[in-house]
Amino acid sequence: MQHEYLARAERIMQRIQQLAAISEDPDGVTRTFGTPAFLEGRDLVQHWLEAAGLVTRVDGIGNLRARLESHNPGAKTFVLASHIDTVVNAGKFDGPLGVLMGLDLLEQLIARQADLPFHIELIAFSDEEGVRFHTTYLGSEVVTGSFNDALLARTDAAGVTLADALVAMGADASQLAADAIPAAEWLGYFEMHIEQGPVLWERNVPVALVTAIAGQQRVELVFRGMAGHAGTVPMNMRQDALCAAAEFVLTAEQFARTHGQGLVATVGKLAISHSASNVIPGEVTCTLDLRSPNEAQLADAYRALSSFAEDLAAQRHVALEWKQVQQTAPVACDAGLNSLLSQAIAECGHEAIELVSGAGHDAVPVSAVAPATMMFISCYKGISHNPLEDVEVADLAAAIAVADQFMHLLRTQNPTR
Ligand code: HGY
Ligand code: MN
Ligand code: MN
Repeated sequence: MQHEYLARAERIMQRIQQLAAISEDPDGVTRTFGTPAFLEGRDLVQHWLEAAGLVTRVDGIGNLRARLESHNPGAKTFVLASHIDTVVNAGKFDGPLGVLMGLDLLEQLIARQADLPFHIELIAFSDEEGVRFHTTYLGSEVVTGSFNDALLARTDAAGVTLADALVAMGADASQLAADAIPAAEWLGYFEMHIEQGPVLWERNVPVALVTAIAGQQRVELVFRGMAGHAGTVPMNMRQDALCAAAEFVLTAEQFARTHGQGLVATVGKLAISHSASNVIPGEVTCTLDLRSPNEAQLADAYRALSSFAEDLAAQRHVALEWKQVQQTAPVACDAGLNSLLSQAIAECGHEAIELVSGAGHDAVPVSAVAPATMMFISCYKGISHNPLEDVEVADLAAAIAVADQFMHLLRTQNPTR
């Protein structure tokens, strides 16, 4: 491995560690949208961008943005991006790695005073995970002009609206429309991200190109039965909200297990209201995260599970509130960018593995307005959304070499400006 790429990888790893030390949770890495830890982490990344000589700005949804301008003012813009928000008790790499690799590419272009036939914008998206407001891609939807202003009224667990959260973080929501990059100005989009799956680790290959990104349906469910005394209500007279939810959880799992390749179902959150060990649960809320690369399969699964939930609630004399909070169709990555990326991977001596992403990414809303593609980087046993998330320095160095070559091909293949 060339010394240069290892040195660049080591520098990115140091920054990953520095950023990971900033968390709203002393025992793990958590920087969710708009929290003081999120803002402190974004400030650190902004410091790195400015130290590289880039002019930065924070937009109306809290994205951190920096541009490297072409000599041609009328040139289109190529975006390098990923997200800097995290899930709860996250790994260090999911999101920040793509931002810091993008910064590394810009540092090299600045150092070489490279002639840029197109503008480059590096973006650290403020909310890809959707942890706080349970709807993902807030940052990239603003940049692509697809943000729905109705989301400003969405409230978090504490009842704070997105609009108020933006005011609290000093973001100017009145600028959201102006913060979009007009569709005609996009040249393309490239996101570098850990695979969050085991294929590259198992095959000992550092990178892969992404051909498609699975669609998602996210739902919030509330089961309302009747709270009661655990010692006095006979079993056949209960309206136990937790048992209803539990039956739904296991049925969703079984449905995904048995309904074909690619479909996954997860209940990641479940809460009992006013819980006590001697009280029959009267109200339970939970989430459903349903995904598939196949749009029809996703729609069929959504319909089947929603009607199952209605039926089981009726049988148990429990009321059900079923609220869809997120729906994104599967997207295909751009064939033209993928052929360049495949060429770069081959020219760096690696097998060109093609993967479909089960995880969602900001490339999803971007693909509606611009050619978008992604490169996956191998991560330890494919583990992600977990503190064990890790990346080998040698794999990162190899990925940087491929990214360098991809940008070289992009600059020299004269894609339309
Ligand atoms: O949930 C996801 O797919 C991603 O981590 N936002
Ligand atoms: Mn994630
Ligand atoms: Mn991610």
